[in-house]
Amino acid sequence: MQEIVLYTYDWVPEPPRGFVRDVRLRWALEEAGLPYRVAAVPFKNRGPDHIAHQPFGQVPWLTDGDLSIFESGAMLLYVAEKSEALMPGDVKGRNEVREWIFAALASVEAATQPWSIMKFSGFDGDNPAWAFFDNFVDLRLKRMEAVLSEHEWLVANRFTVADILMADVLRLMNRFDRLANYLACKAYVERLTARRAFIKAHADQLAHFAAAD
Ligand SMILES: N[C@@H](CCC(=O)N[C@@H](CS)C(=O)NCC(=O)O)C(=O)O
Repeated sequence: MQEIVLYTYDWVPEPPRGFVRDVRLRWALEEAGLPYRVAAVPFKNRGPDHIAHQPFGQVPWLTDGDLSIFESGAMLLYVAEKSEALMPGDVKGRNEVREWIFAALASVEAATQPWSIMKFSGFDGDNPAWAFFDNFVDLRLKRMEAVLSEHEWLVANRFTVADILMADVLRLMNRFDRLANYLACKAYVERLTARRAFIKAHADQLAHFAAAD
């Protein structure tokens, strides 16, 4: 079997460690039990070879033989297609996984990402832009709270790759105690991040960046 190679930065500053998006792929690959290795590209000097694989100069991306894939949602779906541990076999379940992958990115992370950028940048004070994005996060968390109060998993009463992505998106909110009023979301994140595969993926990412200090 050819080897999947997951690319991430060689080093990042302390604040994003544990949250760099390669952790989503590490987690999925661990759940699937697929062989992979992690390769590092420079954080500080992103050359043309990097841009050729990831047009925004970001990480992660992965290769599988001649195939190169960027965007964490696309990569997660690719990996999930290789494993019943991540993707149901029936058409309905598979389409629901795709719905929730897009929802996690385009509906939930679309709100949490600007919020977290403002938070990390110290723009979370008394200003209209912060109030707008803080309210935007509440709109999305309220809907996720309704879903997760009713369902243990997003799809088909079972763990799927959609849970990896949604939990990883919500996890960043939990880091800032932003799930304090959303107890089903908080319990979901805690349940998912207690999985052996997440614990390994997270620890491996921390060790990878620490090794470059
Ligand atoms: N939509 C992309 C986002 C990738 C992304 O934001 N990557 C971050 C690390 S988690 C990054 O490379 N940040 C550095 C930068 O944007 O220059 C995905 O989901 O793969």
